[in-house]
Amino acid sequence: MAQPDISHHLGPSDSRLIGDAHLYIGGEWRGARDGGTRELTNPATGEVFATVDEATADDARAAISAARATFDDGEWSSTSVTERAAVLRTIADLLVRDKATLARLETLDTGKTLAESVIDVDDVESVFRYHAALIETSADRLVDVGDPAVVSRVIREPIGVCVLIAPWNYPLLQMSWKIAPALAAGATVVAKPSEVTPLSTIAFVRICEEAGVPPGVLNLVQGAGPNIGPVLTDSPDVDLISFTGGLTTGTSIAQTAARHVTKVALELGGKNPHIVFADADRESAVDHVLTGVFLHSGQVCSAGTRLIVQDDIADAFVDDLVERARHIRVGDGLDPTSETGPLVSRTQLDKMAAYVRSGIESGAVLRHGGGPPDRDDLHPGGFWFAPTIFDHCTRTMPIVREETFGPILTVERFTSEAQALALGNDTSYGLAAGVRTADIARGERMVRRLRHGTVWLNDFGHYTPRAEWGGFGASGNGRELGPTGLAEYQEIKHVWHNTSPTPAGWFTHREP
Ligand code: TXE
Repeated sequence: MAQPDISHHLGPSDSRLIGDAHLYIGGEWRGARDGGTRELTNPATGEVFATVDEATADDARAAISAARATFDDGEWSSTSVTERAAVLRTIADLLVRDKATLARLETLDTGKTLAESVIDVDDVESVFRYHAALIETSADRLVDVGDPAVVSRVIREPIGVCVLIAPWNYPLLQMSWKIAPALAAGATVVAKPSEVTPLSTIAFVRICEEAGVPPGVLNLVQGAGPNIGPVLTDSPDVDLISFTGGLTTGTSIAQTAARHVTKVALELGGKNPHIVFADADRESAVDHVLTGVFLHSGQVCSAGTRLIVQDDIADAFVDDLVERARHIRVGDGLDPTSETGPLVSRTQLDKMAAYVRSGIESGAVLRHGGGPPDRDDLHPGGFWFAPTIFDHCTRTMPIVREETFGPILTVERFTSEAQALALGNDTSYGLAAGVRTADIARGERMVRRLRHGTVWLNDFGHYTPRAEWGGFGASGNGRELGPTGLAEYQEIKHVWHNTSPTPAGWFTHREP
C-alpha cells in the first residue's frame, strides 16, 4: 500500500484534484477577472502552502447570473428525480475514490487530524446517498376537498438559485449539507467556502463536474465575506441564502437579504451545556465531556463547552477531567499519533488567549491549559492551544456566555434538577445540549424542557443525515438534513385541478 503523504505541501494528487483555476462559473474553470489570489496558511506550521484564485465582485455577479440563467432555462429543475438521484450517487462513488486526497486537503487546510478528515469524507458520502434516496421517495400530497371532480395536490418545486456560504471548521461536510439537498431538489447553486479553507470544496466541485452535474448548476466562487458577501446576499436573483458561520455575520446577512425578501437559513453556532447528574455513569460521562469539548480543538458548533455538574460529584469529576485532559495529544494533524490538531488560524489563537485572560479576570479558576501545550516537538509556527479547563464559573462570565469556538471548557455546578434545567437553558443560543443521568424519567423530563435543537441523553456529539440539525434562539433558523432540510430548498405549490369545470355561478344577475 502507498505510504500516506505527510508533507505539508501540496503533492501531485492534491494538485490534480484542485486544478489550476479555482472559480467555476457557468461550467468553466477560471481565475479571477483581476487576477487576484489568496495565500492559504497551514495551521500546523503557520506557513503558506497554497494559493487560490480570489473572486472579484464581478465574478460573484457572473456566478449568480449563471445560476439564474441555468435555473430559468428549466432543464435541470425539470430532470426526473431518478436522474438527479443517479448524479448524487455518482458523486458519492467518486468521493469514495478520492477519499484519501480529499481528507488530506481538509487536514492541510483546517489542521484537524487525518482520522477526523476521513470521517468527514465518509459523512459527506452518506449525506449524498441519503439525499438521493430521500428525493426518490418524496411524494406529492393529495388533499381531499370534498369534490370528486377536483384533484387537489400540494407539490414541491426547486426553490431556485441558492447561495451557500460555509465556514472553516467542517468545510466540506457543512457544504455538503447544503449542496446535496440543493441538487436533489433541482435548484441551482453559487457556493462560497470559507476563504480560510477552500481546497476540499474546490476538489469536490471538480468531482461534481465529473459526476455529470450540468454546467451552470453548481457554481463556485472564492473570497472573503466582506468582499464578495454583499454581492452574494444582496441580489434579487437569489431565492435562498443558506449560511453557517458566526452570529454577527449571520445577523448581517439576514438584514441584507431582507431587502429582497430572500429566504435565509442560518446555522450560527452555540454555547452548549453538557449536564451531568451525580448518578450518571462516571467513566462514560468523563470521557464524553472530554470528547464533546476537545474534539477538533473545540472548533465545533455543537461542542459541549459548558459542563454543568451536580455538586455532590463536582470536585472529583473535575479532577478526573483535568487528569484526562493532561494526556490529550495535541499535534500535527498529519501525524497519526495526534489526537487533536491546532486551531485553524492565528485569529482563533488570539481569540482563545483573550478568553483565557477574560476567564481569569472574571474570577474563574484555571485548572488546566490556558496556552500552548507543554511540548517542544511542535512546529513553532503552528497555532497550538492546549485543552483548557476553567472551574467555578458563573453564568455572567463572558467565557460562559459567548461562543469561544476553541478548546475551553467551563464548569458550573448545580444542586437540583430545576437548577440544572435553568442553567442549561440560560443561553441566547440553543443548538445542542447533553444530559447524563441513570434516572430515565428525569432524563426524558430534561429532554422535553431543554430549548435546544438537538439533545443527547447519555451520549454526545452524534448526528445522522436522516435527522434534522439546527438551533433554537440565536443559533439560527431553518433546519439542515432530514426531510425538513430538503424542504428548505423547495417551494410549495398547491394545484387545484377541476376535472369537470362548470360555471362558478356566483354573479347571476343579468340586465333585463
Ligand atoms: O466566521 P464568519 P469567522 C463562529 C465562531 C467563530 C466566529 C467567527 O464563534 O469564532 O464565528 O468566525 C463568510 N457576507 N463560527 O469570522 O465570518 C466567510 O467568508 C457573506 C461558528 O470565520 O461567520 C465564511 O465563508 N458571507 C460556526 C463564512 O461567512 C460572509 C463556524 C463564515 O465566516 C460575510 C464558524 C458577509 N458579510 C465560525 N462575512 C458554526 N456555526 O459552526 C463573512 N462571510
